[in-house]
Amino acid sequence: MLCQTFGVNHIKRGAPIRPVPAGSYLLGDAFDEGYPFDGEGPQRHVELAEFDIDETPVTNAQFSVFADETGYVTDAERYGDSAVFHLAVSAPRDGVLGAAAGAPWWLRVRGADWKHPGGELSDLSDLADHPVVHVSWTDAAAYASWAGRALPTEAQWEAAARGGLVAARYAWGDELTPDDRWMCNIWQGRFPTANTREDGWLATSPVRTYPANGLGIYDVAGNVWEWCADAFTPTPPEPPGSRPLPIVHEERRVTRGGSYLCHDSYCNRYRVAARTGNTPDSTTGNCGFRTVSAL
Ligand SMILES: [Ca+2]
Repeated sequence: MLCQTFGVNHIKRGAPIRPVPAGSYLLGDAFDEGYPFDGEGPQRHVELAEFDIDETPVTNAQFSVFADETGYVTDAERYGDSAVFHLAVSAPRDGVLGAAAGAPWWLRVRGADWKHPGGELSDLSDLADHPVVHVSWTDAAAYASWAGRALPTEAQWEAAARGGLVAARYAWGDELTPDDRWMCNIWQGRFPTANTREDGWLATSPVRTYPANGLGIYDVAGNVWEWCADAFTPTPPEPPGSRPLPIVHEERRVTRGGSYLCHDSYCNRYRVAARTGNTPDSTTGNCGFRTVSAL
């Protein structure tokens, strides 16, 4: 009853949800295609109780309701800068404060935050239905708490993303572009300098641009990474379970799904088993989140 009340409350705030049935879900990489240090395998069964999940990543419009109601200030707003992909910067020249070591396509841009995803010269015009970005794990958890919900555990996220398919490579099957159709927003061309935009988008795309998976859930591959509740370890949770792993201070949190920057040559983590992590205070222009019903 409690979850139902929270679910109704959340719908009032404009986030459609989809049920994910209880069951035993086979998770992990069936093709041995993951990066060895990511811990996508071995495959394992996880028992999950029924839950519901946001149909899409949380959008800028939805996050705006939260920020307006609560006055919440995100981590990036407090920092005064955030990480923007170099081709997505919209800032004066002196607004670029530096580049990431080892990943020079990530620029630290003054004034970049969820309301200014490219920097000081950008805003949310035409982006209301794009996923919110430049939100830390802490920000995402705050939104989820406000909505009476939770961040998905990693097991919940993957079970939902698989859309009823068993051991498939992607959320829609085993082919990346069935009938030459793009099913998600990733990178085409030569990373990180030349994006041919065959899927239509350089950076974020509106949610629901590509088909839903078999459970009616959108945008689980590409577009933006999504924070999960769990601490990230380079091996799958052992023993596997539906509860988040205990979190140690400053330990990385799991992110899932890949983003508009993923490309086979660089980061093929748009596969449904793929996983990585980031520190909970990290904010970037390609990471957002969605929520699930609270346990
Ligand atoms: Ca794209």
